[in-house]
Amino acid sequence: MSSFARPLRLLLLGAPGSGKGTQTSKLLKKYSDVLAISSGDLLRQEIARKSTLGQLSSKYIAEGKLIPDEHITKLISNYLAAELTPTSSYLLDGFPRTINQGRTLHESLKQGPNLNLVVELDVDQNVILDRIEKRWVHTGSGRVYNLDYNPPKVPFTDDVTGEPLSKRVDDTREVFSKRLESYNAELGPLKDFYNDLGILETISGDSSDIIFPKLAKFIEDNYVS
Ligand code: G5P
Ligand code: MG
Repeated sequence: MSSFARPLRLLLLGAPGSGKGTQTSKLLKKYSDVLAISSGDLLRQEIARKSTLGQLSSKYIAEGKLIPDEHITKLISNYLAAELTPTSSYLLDGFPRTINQGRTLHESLKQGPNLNLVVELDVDQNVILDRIEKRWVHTGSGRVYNLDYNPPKVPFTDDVTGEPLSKRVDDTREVFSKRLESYNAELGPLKDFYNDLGILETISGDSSDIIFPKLAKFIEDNYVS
């Protein structure tokens, strides 16, 4: 049975390291019937299996550049077409992140389960670099850890599978500053687009533990009976 009175179709916007993946994990613990889609995780899986898209994407990711719109849009659109039903609740992390991607997705879902909430995670960008440098990930699942904030139970080992954790190639100081630059350059038009649709909310806080209760309350008040 669904936890929602009406489907939740949420996009999380936020700078690299702002906690999109962290909020996704917290929401999935509370609402198991939400389909979560992270564009970054899907791309890293493509890279791991050395697909054509993976080979094309790895250079962009390593340099902190965005994958061209047509490639990422095709990847996510195909995924959504296969997975979504007219009543699905879903959570997008990291896509759309340019105005072109936003417009294309909006048009493609116009007659279907279109986004009905966009939440910008507004985190002071000065606190983020430290988080990124201490992040370790489990590539297969996308689970993220942080040596201070949420360390694995056994050092450098995934809690669920027991497999080793790794560092993301783009989690260096130099690449992070490029990712942040591109995020800041793309954000304005994308926010304006969703603001004009009347579905944009901003939640501020310098810790994910401050943001999550606000996000959960908004969802509870607006989507849960
Ligand atoms: P991604 O994978 O989408 P980014 O750069 O958007 O990457 P990222 O780095 O994955 O975002 P996040 O998910 O917002 O960050 O953050 P997170 O992983 O939850 O948290 C970061 C760290 O901080 C973790 O270690 C976490 O444990 C810790 N943490 C969380 N909260 C707190 C806290 O309160 N306190 C502390 N101390 N720590 C905390 O995209 C990667 C690349 O893929 C391509 C691009 O090349 C992109 O650069 N790509 C796309 N290209 C074009 N279009 C798209 N739509 C694309 N999507 C991906
Ligand atoms: Mg992430």
